[in-house]
Amino acid sequence: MTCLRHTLVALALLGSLAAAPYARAADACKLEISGNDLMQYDKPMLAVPATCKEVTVTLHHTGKLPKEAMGHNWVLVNAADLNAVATAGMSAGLPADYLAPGDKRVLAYTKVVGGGETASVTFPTSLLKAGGAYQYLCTFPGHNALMHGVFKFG
Ligand SMILES: [Cu+2]
Repeated sequence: MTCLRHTLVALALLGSLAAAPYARAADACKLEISGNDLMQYDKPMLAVPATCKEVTVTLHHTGKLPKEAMGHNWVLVNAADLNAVATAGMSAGLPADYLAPGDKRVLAYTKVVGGGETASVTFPTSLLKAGGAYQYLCTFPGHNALMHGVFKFG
């Protein structure tokens, strides 16, 4: 019995070792970021390798405040468009996720979430250039000054 148990443990270890490189490769295209009640993202930068055909970003709101008071979204833009997208979105309102309708400068975005909520977005990397200058921000009014970061592709 002991022998069999050891064999099973060894097989399980081998299995997880064999699966690990594939799991890592898949995970590189799936990113997680959190926002809190102090108007902060937990990461100043996100990076994905150019080998990703698609990227999924999942935003967790780890706070307790409702989205009307401390809502957060995750919006990807060309770095040069950050302030303009934030300004245009300010008056758009919560139902529009604080994004100006049809704003072509928005490359990808999640909806606005409140405390305890999660949202994600999946987008093709064909809309990005490797080595391009991208940033992400929260467009809830007044948040982008603190809530922004660098998005690296490639
Ligand atoms: Cu926010």
